[in-house]
Amino acid sequence: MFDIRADYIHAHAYGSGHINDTYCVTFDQAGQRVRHVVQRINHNVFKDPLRLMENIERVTRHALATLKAAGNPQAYRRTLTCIPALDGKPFTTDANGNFWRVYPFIEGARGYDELETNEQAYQAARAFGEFQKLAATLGGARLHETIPDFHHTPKRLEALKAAVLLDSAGRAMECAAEIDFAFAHAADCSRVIDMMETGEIPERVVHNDTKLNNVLLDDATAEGVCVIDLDTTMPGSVLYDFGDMVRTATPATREDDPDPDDRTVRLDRFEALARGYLSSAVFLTDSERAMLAFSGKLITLEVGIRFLTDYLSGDVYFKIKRQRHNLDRCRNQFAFVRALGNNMSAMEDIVARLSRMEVPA
Ligand code: ADP
Ligand code: GN1
Ligand code: MG
Repeated sequence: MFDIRADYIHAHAYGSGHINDTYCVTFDQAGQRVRHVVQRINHNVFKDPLRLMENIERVTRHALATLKAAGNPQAYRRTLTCIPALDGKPFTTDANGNFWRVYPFIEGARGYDELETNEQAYQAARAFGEFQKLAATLGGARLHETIPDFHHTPKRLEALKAAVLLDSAGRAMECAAEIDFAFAHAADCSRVIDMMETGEIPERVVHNDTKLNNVLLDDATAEGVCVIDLDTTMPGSVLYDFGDMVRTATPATREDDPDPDDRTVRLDRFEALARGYLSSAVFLTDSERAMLAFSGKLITLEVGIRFLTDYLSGDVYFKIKRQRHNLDRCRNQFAFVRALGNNMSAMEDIVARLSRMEVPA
């Protein structure tokens, strides 16, 4: 039981996340309707929900304290905050061993599976940059790795190899072209992790799952209000975050369109993203900046490899809504990897030009 102090009215499944079970729950609080987000943590994906919630509590408390110290009048709308259970913990467990948590519903804002305007791309990227800036002042012990080697792309390729060899669902024959595509890109997989291992790219606390629907934009102004889905906030590279923004904001099709007619990279949207991100991520080193354009290709490739691995393993990780959903997602991602490859120099030129300019805040 959570310390909600209001009367339950109704609940419905909510959102389009691939991992947790999310519900929007409406309560009556002294005559006013108040909504909360109730989530069951997917403990097949997150093996240690206790440590995960320890991370989230630390990060959200730090965010709240920082926003309040800066005099922000909407501190509780600008960060997730955990509503405690009756025992004071930021989660509760049920008889089946599930972990549940509750956040206030961030009203007057929403996340987009597909962005509508470049302004939204700018604001979303700016908000993720702000989130990284805030995370940089967290202090204390290193956050737990809620999923070890989450963005270790060569290990993701190894996992694909193991899934191909095992072929537990008997699907490898059908995916021969996709499997070849993944292994033909082995060199791309190790570029960023190699730079991290030599220290050329610094480790920082980053979000690690900056799919565009993981930031809520204000309904009226499009401003980035609140970064959500903090389960993977842990040590990593800013390139993972920028890369996932590029993966989700610059294609002209949805992530699961199996045969997109239009495989162009929306360079105008890329520029809006880069502008927004550079306006807040003022701490980037030259080597991080130099890899921003490539990061989109890396993360698109990595997510494509993960969808393919899951398809070969019988769809055990990502939620699916239809047969071959993960294969469709993989094909879409790999098509976009090709498109990003064809547009690499144009994206590099945009980052270089913006970096030379004073990016207005
Ligand atoms: P998943 O890990 O499954 O993606 P998320 O934490 O991203 O789960 O939540 C799923 C969806 O629920 C989000 O995409 C968003 O639309 C919505 N959501 C989550 N938290 C909130 C919140 N505090 N306020 C409003 N909407 C939220
Ligand atoms: C998952 O949780 P959600 O739906 O925001 C996944 C990401 C993938 C994404 C692909 C913890 O994100 O890593 O990039 O799906 N999250 C986890 O759409 O695996
Ligand atoms: Mg999400």
